[in-house]
Amino acid sequence: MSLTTNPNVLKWVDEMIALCKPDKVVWIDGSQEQLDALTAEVTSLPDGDPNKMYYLNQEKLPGCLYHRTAENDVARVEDRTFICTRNKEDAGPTNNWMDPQEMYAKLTPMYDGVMKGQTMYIIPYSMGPVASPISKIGVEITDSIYVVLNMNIMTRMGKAAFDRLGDSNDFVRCLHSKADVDPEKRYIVQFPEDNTIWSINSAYGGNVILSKKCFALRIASFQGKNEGWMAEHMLILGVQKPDGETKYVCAAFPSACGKTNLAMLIPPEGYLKDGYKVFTVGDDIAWLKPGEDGRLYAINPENGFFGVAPGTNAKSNYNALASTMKNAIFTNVALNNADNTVWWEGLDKNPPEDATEWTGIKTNGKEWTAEGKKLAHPNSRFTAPAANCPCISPEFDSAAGVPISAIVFGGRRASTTPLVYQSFDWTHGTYIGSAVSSETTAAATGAVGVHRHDPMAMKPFIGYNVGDYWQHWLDMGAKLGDKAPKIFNVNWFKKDENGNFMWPGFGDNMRVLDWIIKRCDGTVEADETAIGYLPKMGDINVSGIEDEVTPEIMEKLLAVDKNLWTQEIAEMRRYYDEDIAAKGGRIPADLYSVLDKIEANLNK
Ligand code: GTP
Ligand code: SPV
Ligand code: MN
Repeated sequence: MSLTTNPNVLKWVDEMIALCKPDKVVWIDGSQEQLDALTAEVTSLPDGDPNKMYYLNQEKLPGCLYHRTAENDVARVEDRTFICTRNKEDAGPTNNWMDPQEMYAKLTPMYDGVMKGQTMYIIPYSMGPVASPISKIGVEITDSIYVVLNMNIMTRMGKAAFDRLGDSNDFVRCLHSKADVDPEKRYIVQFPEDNTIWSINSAYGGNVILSKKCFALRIASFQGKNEGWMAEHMLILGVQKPDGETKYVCAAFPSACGKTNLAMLIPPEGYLKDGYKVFTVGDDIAWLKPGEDGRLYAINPENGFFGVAPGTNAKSNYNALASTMKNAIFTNVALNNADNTVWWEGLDKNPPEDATEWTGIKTNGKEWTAEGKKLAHPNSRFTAPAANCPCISPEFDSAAGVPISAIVFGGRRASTTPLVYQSFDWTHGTYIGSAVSSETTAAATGAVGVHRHDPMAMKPFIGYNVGDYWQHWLDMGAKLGDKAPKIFNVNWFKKDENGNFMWPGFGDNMRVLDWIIKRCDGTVEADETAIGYLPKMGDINVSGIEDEVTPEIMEKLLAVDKNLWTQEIAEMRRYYDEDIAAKGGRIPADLYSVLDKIEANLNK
């Protein structure tokens, strides 16, 4: 029985049924009964079935499940991800492109009959609080119970989404089939002009939880450009100050560069004593829209966290770990067979002696240590309900969203980029966003540790021409005027001559947030340098870590090396000219002006 009478939904569903030819169709209403039945079904599949999920220790990890994906299917596949717009130029130089009709023609035979002998699940969901004017509705069709259970954590899933939609045609049509999980036939395709996403031959998170990167970033960024708002790869956090005021900050870092960690940080002792508190609104995606008062408001369109497991521990990210203790799904981590719990590198220093590697191979706690082998995949993940997070913001479900005071960019940069600096203005801030670059991580397939440009941490997620996207940033700034958030850049990853991180990071990043908030409040001065405003020596609070961050180290952390910056600017000019403009990226003239200005500053 269908859950809606919306003719647009029903027509599309009928078409997809005719195409995929499932034996059975199940509408997901979001009820606990239905979820329990699906969990029972997926956990009772025979061992060796690639779709199987396992119950973990239900005393220690109540409601928690475990799943492993195929070895060739453990991360996003950027080379197989497409933006299909009618005009190639509208996809721009950062995207793979194919003509929509050609792509539909190519994929249709692959979906034809793909669900024979299987069940099709139809999942209505809301991105953002159901009552929020910023929220949007999606419907995902899938043949995977793993996807249904993940969507239940990651979105507001169920009938309420259809109630909100009414008879409107404004919903994103998401079609997923795991098919044969054949990497040669894997496609992650966005059709922004049709509000449509087609994903096939994968069963890994970012490729199949279509609400996430496919909708909430690729499709939503396109919608935002047309409708006057922004979809960004940003965490959202609130810092409550001792005077009771909460300031909200958004931060964009590339995949696996510290968003979840910053979003949930626990301030150092001294700050806690003074009465500071940090609240999480989101850890990965922000939708930003000007409010009636002219300020920029953010909602987190998601309802859970799809976080990197390795490196997560009670010290590095207590709140993330706590969020995974019930009703969570673990993917591609290792199993501790002694008590049927989970383990990953960086959880603690005691890998289990009786373990199952993420690949499913049992080990005796010795062999796996050979040559960089890891028990858990470096991109293994937890899917955890936001409601579990001890520091979840009281504004998490707010329909209006939270007003943003600061936007922060960052990436993994071993040199050049200082610990923190502030842009001269919004246009310069947009330039700084366009200049984000980072070392690649295990979040996407391909080489790890390679330096690449990742503008606004959105390189894999901008659903249209990157030049138009930068223009949209400039337009939003013009609209917000003096109410626009201040823009900053941070770098937790600067290294010394011996290759060690100079900044302790994690909870100590509060010290940098503190400076950022004081800049927004206008209560701290800064040094005007060639590249932007930098903290004056002594203004980053190091009380409690003076031994680790000596004045010499702080000088290095805040250094603006003229030679390195001259190289940086030359590389940016090359990047704009060769990688973007020459390949059809419509770069706004204002951004070239910033480049000229910084170059002139450096030559002064
Ligand atoms: P996605 O979910 O892929 O978008 O990643 P993310 O940006 O949320 O990254 P996450 O917070 O999961 O961090 C990924 C890795 O970065 C962790 O395993 C940490 O080891 C490392 N990391 C995070 N914050 C810091 C920091 O302040 N300093 C250092 N040195 N490493 C950090
Ligand atoms: C990222 O890669 O930025 C993630 C994980 O947050 S995924 O959902 O796979 O995109
Ligand atoms: Mn992400």
